[in-house]
Amino acid sequence: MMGILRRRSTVFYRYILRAVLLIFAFYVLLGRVDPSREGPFALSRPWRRMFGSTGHPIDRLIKAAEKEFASKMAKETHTLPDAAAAYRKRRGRHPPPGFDQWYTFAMEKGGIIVEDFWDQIYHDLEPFWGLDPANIRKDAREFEMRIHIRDGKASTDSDWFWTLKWLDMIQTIEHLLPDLDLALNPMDEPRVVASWEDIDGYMREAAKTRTIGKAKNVVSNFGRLPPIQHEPPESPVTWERDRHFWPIIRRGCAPNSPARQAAVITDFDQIPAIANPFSLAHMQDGYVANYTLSTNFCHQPDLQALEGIFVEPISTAATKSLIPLFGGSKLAVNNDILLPAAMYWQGEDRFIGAEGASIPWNAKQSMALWRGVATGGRNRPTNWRSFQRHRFVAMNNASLLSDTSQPPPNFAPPSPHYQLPDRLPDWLSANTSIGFTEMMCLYPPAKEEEGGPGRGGCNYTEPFFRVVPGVPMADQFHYKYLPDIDGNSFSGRYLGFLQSTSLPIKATLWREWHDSRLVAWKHFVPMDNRFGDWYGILAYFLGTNGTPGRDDVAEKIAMDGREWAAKVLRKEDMQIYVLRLLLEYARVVDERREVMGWVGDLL
Ligand SMILES: *[C@@H]1O[C@H](CO)[C@@H](O)[C@H](O)[C@H]1NC(C)=O
Ligand SMILES: *[C@@H]1O[C@H](CO)[C@@H](O)[C@H](O)[C@H]1NC(C)=O
Ligand SMILES: *[C@@H]1O[C@H](CO)[C@@H](O)[C@H](O)[C@H]1NC(C)=O
Ligand SMILES: CC(=O)N[C@H]1CO[C@H](CO)[C@@H](O)[C@@H]1O
Repeated sequence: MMGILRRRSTVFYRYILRAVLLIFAFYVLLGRVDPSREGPFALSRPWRRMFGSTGHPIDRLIKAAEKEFASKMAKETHTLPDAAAAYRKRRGRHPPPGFDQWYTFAMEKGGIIVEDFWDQIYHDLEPFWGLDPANIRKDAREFEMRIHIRDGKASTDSDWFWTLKWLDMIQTIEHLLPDLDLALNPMDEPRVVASWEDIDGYMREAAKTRTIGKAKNVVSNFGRLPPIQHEPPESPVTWERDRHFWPIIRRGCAPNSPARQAAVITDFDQIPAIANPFSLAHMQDGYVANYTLSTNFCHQPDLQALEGIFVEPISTAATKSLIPLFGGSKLAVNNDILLPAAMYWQGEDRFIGAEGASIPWNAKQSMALWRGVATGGRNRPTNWRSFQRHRFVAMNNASLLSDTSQPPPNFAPPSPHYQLPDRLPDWLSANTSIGFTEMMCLYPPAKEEEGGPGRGGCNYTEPFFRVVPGVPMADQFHYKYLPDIDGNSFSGRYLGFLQSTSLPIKATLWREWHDSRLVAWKHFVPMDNRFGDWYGILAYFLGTNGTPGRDDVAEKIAMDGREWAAKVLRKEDMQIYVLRLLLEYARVVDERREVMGWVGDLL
């Protein structure tokens, strides 16, 4: 009796198991063939329903961002010994000499101390631990544009406006600085591109120096430098000046990376190929899930034909040598050392628009606005299709989108992956205002009276773009949604956007000083550099086809970003950052660097 029962129940369970498997397979398959959902990369809807993970992918990304931000903030320290302990834990060394003064300065300036906020400094400086300090000092001393610090006074021989802004910034902390020579990049474009193999070697050497030695052996003062050399010998560094930047920059990627493996594209006189599979590594269900990774091009070789910087920058002067060059922004693999950009320190209203920054959310237009110049590099008749701003503006032009008789000039047609408005072109015209204010044409545009496009126009892009009236920064904040698209390098208006009550929607390849203190989907909305998610992002916030928009969510991110910018992106925060950076830099160029540190809390 017992045996029969047992056998029966076994059979019964087998049936159940089979049925469950069948239903499971059915759901998965159904999901697969349902093209109206979020596409092949998303978990299908029935699957989600089964496991309770419903909702829009953006809702999940926002939830994850809240968590990430909370775990970052849980690391905040409130005393000098705790800050020093957090330093040793994260960096594997003693803090640099002067760390106590840095901490006092940060406290006086109301800084928030989370060690992760200075990650960029360590990313930038660590490879230099693999070089001979005397060589680093020599490279800095012989560079054409420098700021010097001697006896607590900062000065320069240069009159370049960026250098003067940076000098102004450094002078506010000069009394806390040791002797230094700082080489500064006068160009828009970053310049140091050591090969991945070289950096790997330097990092191995650097790792050998990473120790936390006995406190009693630690030297806590900086060395002195010889007097300023006003006319140094010419730098022996050789500069590569090739117009095409991709073949140069990709050497910073790992040898087995798609960027190093993929064929180099040289013909840009066609509609560029947009290969979404490359974005899978940083996207989830169609939206950017790993923002930092999204700004790295090493796994995204299709970007070589989608970004002006790779196609033809305004200027190129790059070097393979790891020299200590300070600048305001760089690509993921560049080895330049980041300072807060000069225009951020200057706070020029053209970039900040302070007057409009506090306009209440409800007083704004529920629209996306973008105005800008057709920068990105040198656009020509044979390459403009590959420029990011041209791509973005074109895909927001209802007339280009609705003309189905010919392929769009330079972007991938809207993907069914996203829930798009039924009549996308109409919806875009009603909900966006996006256009160029100047085409940066290489050829003198034909005169208006001769039937040409006139001022700011360009005859080879004339069929696709016309220049529209500009909108001053302060007035841009009358709009809720502000996409931010890279120009020749980083976009200088980003800080102003973050500080405002509008919502920045950010696509970029550029790294900046503040990156590790901002959390995507918490303080701003990230966008893929192909812009394939643009319509989906807008549709989520604005609503479409009877689905209400998430205006409340947009407002929250805008306000969280604004509040956070007022705490960690102030000029004071730039000073705190630069002071930490220069103390670290002064140590890494010192002969005694391996025994130098601050150990006041351990003695
Ligand atoms: C983002 O990607 C990088 C590189 O693959 C990885 O190290 C990092 O952990 C990822 N971050 C998150 C939040 O998943
Ligand atoms: C644009 O203008 C330049 C200079 O006048 C001329 O050489 C070129 O052929 C024109 N291109 C087009 C597409 O009209
Ligand atoms: C939109 O595209 C049309 C061509 O379809 C072009 O004539 C027009 O200038 C474009 N508008 C803007 C604002 O660039
Ligand atoms: C939020 C908003 O203004 N949405 C508008 C977007 O465009 C459509 C037209 O296609 C309007 O009906 C919406 O009101």
